[in-house]
Parts: sequence; C-alpha cells; structure tokens
Amino acid sequence: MKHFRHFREVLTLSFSIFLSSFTPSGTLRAQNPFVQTWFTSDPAPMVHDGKMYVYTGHDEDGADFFWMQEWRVYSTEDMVNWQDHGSPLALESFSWADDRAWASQCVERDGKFYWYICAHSKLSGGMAIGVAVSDTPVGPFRDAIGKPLFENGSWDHIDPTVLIDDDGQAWLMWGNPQCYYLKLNRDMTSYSGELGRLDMTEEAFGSPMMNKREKGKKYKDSYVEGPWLTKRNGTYQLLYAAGGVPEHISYSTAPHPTGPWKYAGEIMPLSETNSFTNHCGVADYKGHSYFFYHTGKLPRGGGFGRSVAVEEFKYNADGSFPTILPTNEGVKPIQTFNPYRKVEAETMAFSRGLKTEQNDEVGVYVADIHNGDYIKLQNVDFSGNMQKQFAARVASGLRGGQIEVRIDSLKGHLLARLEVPGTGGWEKWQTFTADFAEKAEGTHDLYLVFTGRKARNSSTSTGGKSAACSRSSWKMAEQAHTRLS
Ligand code: FUB
Repeated sequence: MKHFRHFREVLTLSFSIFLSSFTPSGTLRAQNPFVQTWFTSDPAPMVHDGKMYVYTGHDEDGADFFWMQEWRVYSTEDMVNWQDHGSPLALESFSWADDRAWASQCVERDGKFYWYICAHSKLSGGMAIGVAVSDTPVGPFRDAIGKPLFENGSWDHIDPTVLIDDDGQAWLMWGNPQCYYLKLNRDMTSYSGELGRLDMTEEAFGSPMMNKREKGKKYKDSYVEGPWLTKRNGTYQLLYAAGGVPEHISYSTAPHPTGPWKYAGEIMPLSETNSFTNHCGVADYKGHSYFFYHTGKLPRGGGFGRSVAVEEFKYNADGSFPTILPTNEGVKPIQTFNPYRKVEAETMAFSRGLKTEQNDEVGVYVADIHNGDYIKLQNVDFSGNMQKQFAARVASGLRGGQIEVRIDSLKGHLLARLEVPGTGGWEKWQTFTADFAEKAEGTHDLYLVFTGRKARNSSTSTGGKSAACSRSSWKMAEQAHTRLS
C-alpha cells in the first residue's frame, strides 16, 4: 500500500535554520540518467527564455518493443534540478496516428512552439512526420494541421530534426536508412518544393546505403537514424545514430544542408550503456555545451526501457566535436537552487521509487510514494535568514507518513520532519507545515526522505537497504541501491 499517494505542487521550502559544520557524507553523486521516474528516450534539447527544455519519448514500463504512446517535457535552469512537465503530447493528439510515438524535436518561431514528431499512420500504414503547436514550451500542444506533414506509406519516415537557419529558412530532416529533407515555409506547418534525399555516399557517411555496399568491404561507418541538424561557425553538422545495432553517434559536416556532406567521425563511441539504440541532441546553454543521449541504465531498463542522459563537452578549436563518453556522474550544476519559494514537487535532481502523474485539477505531481523513497535537490543555496517552515501540499487516501528534510545525504542532518496524516482521499489535497529545528547555511544537497509504515517482512535482502519497507515499495528500493547510488 502507498503511504502518501500524491505529493504535489506546493513544496514551499522556507528555512531559517542554524547549522554548525556538517560533513557531507554518503552524498549520492550520480546525475545520469537524469530522469528516474519514467523511462525516457530520444532527448531533444531546446533553450528558450533562460531555460533548458528537453523533449523526450516515453518507453513503457516492461515493454518488449518501442510501443511508445506519448512524449514528455522536462526543464532546468541549473542543469541538475529538472522539473517534470508531464506529457503534453500523445498519440491521441493526432487523429491519424495509432502507434509508435517515436523521436521528436521542438523549436520556437514567432512566439509559437512547433513540435515535430513521428508516429505510425493509420492513413498510409507507414511512419509519418507530424507537427504539433503550442503557445508555450510545455503545452498544451495540438496537432497543427490535423494530418501528417509528410507521409507516403514508407517506414523510413522517423526521427525529425529541425533547424531554423540564419537566413530564416527552416529545414526539416529525418529518416532511416535514407536521410530526407524538406524546406519548411515560414508558417512551420507546410513546405515548399519536393522531398529531398541526402546523397548517402561513403564520403558523406562512412558507407553508402546497405544495397549499394560492396560485399566484403570494410567501411568506416554508416548512417542509421536519429539525425540532429545544427550549425556551428557557418558549417552544418549532422549528428546521427550510426553503425547498426548497437548504435554509436557519429557526424558529418557540409557547407549547405543539402550537401555535399563529409563524414567527420565518431562522437559517442559504443559503450556499456545497456541500450542498443542511441539518439542525440546538442545545445549551448549559459556558456556551456551539452550533449544529450540515452542509455538503458535505470533499474529494469534496457533496449526498450531507455533513459535520457547528458554530458557537458567543449568543442575543439576548429568547431569539431571531441569524443564524448557516457558517465553516471553526468553534469555539474551551473548555478545554485533557491529554496525560498514555491517549488513544484516534481522538481528533482534525483529520486528513488517515485512516479509522476498529472491530472487536470492539479497538473503534474509526485505519486507512488513509499517508505524509503526520496527526492534529492542539488546545490541548494541556504544563504539568507529566511522563514522557518517547510510546507508540502499532499493527498493521502491511507494513513500518510512523514517527510524528513535532510541535507548532504539520505542520512544527513535532519532539519525538519513533516507529519502527513491521511487527508481523507487521494484527491483531497491539503497543505501541512513543519518548523525547522536548525538552521542550514551555505550550499547543500537537500533530501526529502519519505517514511511511513513499515512492513513486517523487512528481512529480505534489497542489495544493502537496511530500513524496512512497505511490501509494495520493495521493487524500486532494491533497484535504486544496486544501480543508482
Ligand atoms: O524511440 C524509438 C526509436 O528508437 C527512435 O525513433 C530511434 O531514433 C531509436 O532511438
């Protein structure tokens, strides 16, 4: 049974706590994968109005194929604490789509946000490129044209990438194993000219397409799917998943989006990521360059249970990419996190055992909370002498539990403990507060540790977890301790 089912929205952290000198110990350092609540794939970053957004796919729990139903959005201002914006776009948003909500990318133009997706079309029976539009980066999104933007019955039409060039021309590219392109009109929802095909030559991508390869010849590389079109110092760069199964990430460069493209080398070589696909996106943000990709590294993850990850990198002096390796550590925060404000509960640098859900009434909220689960916020700046309260808006149809506010580690110094009673129903939201016993100063990682009723059967090994857990929390606790800490 769950103790609090929903812990949502109002996470008002108001501190004025004395903290002498605590030694950080046992701090959990892993930042990748940076979403732990759901399996997420095919990350597409977009910087807008001072925030980094990432648009992702959503691999279903326990899936045996890419049976994907929706897309999700996350945002951050410091690169480590991510807010979950839920799923503002799903297959149901497109009357013509019936399956495979695969890779996507969103771009802003003239104050509107255009989210290019691919999905299986019940009209043509193949994969199709679609476009959704919204007034905000986090939705609500709607099908912009009520039909596919491009389809012709082929299964090639996956993984759209979009670039608005310096002269205002927007280019849409996609495809497996052929890379296609279209010139979008200013409205971003229609196009001019014919469907273009990049010349898939050995010089351009390390090998020609499969049907043109010489038997027995060893090729340098091969384009597969997942293109990401970008431009640096006047040169177009096309990053893509390469090599077949398993995939690594390579890139090619060109003086013009239509070519001629020239193979430029590997960026992310094959590594032990537990995923046979990879899919990337790059973005510069606040003076840093970031490479997004996916792995299968969450507990119970794998080829069809992927998770988005990010690495910081520096371009070489000539604008070329360095080799970028996947890490568990991920990236460092680029600014501190201000706790003296209302923080959506679904904002986290790391979590264990939790899910996020959403409804029309309260938006996105944290759900599935069990004894021993936690949320970590990283690099929280406690400077200033602020109020003395921690507040949380919660709903519990059962008996509730407690939220322990700790710093530096899961067992770190306890600043406050909030008692959460049953609220009389899963949709009965109430705000509770707890005074802080002490004062924290300086910058710390902050842990919200959820505790609740313990199960009688607490002796089962969970890979190092000593605290007893309610039975229904067993699975996630076990995974977290073997893979995430
Ligand atoms: O997520 C489904 C498919 O897997 C994507 O469209 C490909 O790029 C690969 O990541």
